Amino acid sequence: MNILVVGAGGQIGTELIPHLQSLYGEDNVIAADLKKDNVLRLGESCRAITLDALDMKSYREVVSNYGIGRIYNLVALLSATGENNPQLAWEINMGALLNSLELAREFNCSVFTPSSIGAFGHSTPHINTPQDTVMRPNTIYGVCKVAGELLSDYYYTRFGVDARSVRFPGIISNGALPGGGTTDYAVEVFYEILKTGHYTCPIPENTFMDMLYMPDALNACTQLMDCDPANLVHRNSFNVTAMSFSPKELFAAIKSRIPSATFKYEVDPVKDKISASWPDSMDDSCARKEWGWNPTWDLELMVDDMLKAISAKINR
Ligand code: AKB
Repeated sequence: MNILVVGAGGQIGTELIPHLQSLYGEDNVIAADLKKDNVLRLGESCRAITLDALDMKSYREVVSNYGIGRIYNLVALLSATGENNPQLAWEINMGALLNSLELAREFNCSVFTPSSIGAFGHSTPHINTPQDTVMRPNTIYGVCKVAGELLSDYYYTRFGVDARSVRFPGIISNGALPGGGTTDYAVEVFYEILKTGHYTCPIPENTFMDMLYMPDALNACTQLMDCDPANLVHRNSFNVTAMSFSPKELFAAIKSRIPSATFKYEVDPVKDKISASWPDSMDDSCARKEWGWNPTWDLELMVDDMLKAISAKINR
């Protein structure tokens, strides 16, 4: 089976590619991205091509020519960026998903498209947010995620397309930087503290959000897609989380390792409103029960690893 990752140059794709190569073989993974510099970078270690996922003709040629059996559709404008241009966010996020599902129907592929904690809103229970609950988001990103979950389930029930997904919380990683998200602070802080000793945070100090360290996020992407579908009660989309913390707690963990680090808050009103509407902590028991989700990275392990990896990167 050949696997196509669309939107491969971003935070998740950059690390998903080597993870997929290690599981399914180097030559069976194709990375596609709109940006030429991303394609050049990815091309150093895998088969990489330029592709605009909104251009159905080119997308179809790629799926057909490379004999694709599984698509990871990672094309998205994230929550904070989406608010600057909601129409564009809808066009990109929904356009790439619809094209991916249509091609999956035509070429009998399975499809993974991440959903997000952004699919929830103010009226969702914020503590231990259930798998099946109220979903009335107040961002265009969240609206696309809810619509995307429904569309993916529709393609499964109506056309038998094997579409599966998870609701990712903030993902913390030390490869490619995230961009345009509300949870990005939890990555940015490591770079700023190690480069300048200081970080100014756009999120209020006591706002809790769920988070995952990248190795767990990568396992979610592959474990769910490889599990026996007979065990799945849900499909689109599963709550997954490994930790929930506030900026204050994260910064305390960093400060206990780097006592000279200093922090201040300059709250961004857009990110404040978005983060306040998201869960404080999710219940991921359905993912655990239906496909064996079992994350291994907690706050302390993650902070140690991030500081080590980013120090090495900066001092290289
Ligand atoms: C964002 O902050 O927009 C993303 C997400 C949680 O989906 N990281």
